[in-house]
Amino acid sequence: MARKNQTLGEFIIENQTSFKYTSGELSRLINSIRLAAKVVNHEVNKAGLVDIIGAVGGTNIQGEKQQKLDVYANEKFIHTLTNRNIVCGIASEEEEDFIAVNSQDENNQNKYIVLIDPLDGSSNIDVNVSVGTIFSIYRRVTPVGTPVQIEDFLQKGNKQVAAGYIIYGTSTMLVYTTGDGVNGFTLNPAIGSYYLSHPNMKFPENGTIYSVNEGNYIHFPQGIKDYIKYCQEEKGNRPYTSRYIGSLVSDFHRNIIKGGIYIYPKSSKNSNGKLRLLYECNPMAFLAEQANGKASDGFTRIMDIDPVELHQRVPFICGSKNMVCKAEEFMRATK
Ligand code: AHM
Ligand code: MG
Repeated sequence: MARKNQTLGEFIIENQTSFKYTSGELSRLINSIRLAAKVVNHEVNKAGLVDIIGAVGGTNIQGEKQQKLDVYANEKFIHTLTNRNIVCGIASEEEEDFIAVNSQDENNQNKYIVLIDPLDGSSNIDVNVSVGTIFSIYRRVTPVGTPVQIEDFLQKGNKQVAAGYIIYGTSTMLVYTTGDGVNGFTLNPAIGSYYLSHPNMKFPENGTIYSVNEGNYIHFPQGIKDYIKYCQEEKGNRPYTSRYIGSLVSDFHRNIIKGGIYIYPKSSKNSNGKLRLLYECNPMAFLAEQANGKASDGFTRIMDIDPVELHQRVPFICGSKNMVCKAEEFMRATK
């Protein structure tokens, strides 16, 4: 039972037995993610100082090369997950191909693979806007003890065993699900511990916020244009409020708390939209559904899409259930 203010460590231990594949492996994996997130958080928090202590591209006081934060975050997560030998494979939005972890070691009996977007929305860092890390965890489908294969990563979202995000915002939070609801933990930076601050998070069924990059309006499909006009119409609780940060984790986080819809549609410029099915859409869809929300590409449930490639993009509509249903209605009407 989730208790407000318990630490993430306590929560993981207490809930381990309620997880159906209990072996401690998943708990260790989530522990590693929270550890890497602390390191990345520390770095993100001093991003504004980079130009003061040494330009990106230069070297720091230890003679180490300074890196862009998305590269840094990628390395930190990959190192933490590989060094601790708790996964058998990793795929990252920052890497062209997947990584087989300790594939030569036949003692590697690990069952889980991780897909990660190490620093989503990183173009916002320069202007001090919240960014996030998104992760998604599956059980491998090929035999344990052999090198992972592409089919271990190309699984439908409905096979996820856990997913979550870290938001590096005014405070840093880790929000995740193992298929039994969504819980949010806030980092106390002075102590370095995460505390359960948002137990059992739920999207309000109806929201009044819509989040979409309206600068691309002219390129949107007719169904999305019509839905945006619907949001702006003066009727009942409309017009809705428009809020778009341009950082998926931040927009999602606001919408789950206040009620809203996030839309990144396909357009005449990008036939499949921009967001990645495996690193961004599936984990957010799992969280949304576990929080009583909904995620769709306009016609199909995101988690039912059969992935064909690692970096596949899909249109993404996600948020409060009734809002997503309404957007789908508009999409169907103009199909
Ligand atoms: P990224 O993975 O390159 O950071 O891109 C993903 C981000 C999302 O966080 C955000 O919602 C979207 O791109 C914003 O895109 P745009 O600037 O086209 O509106
Ligand atoms: Mg991204």
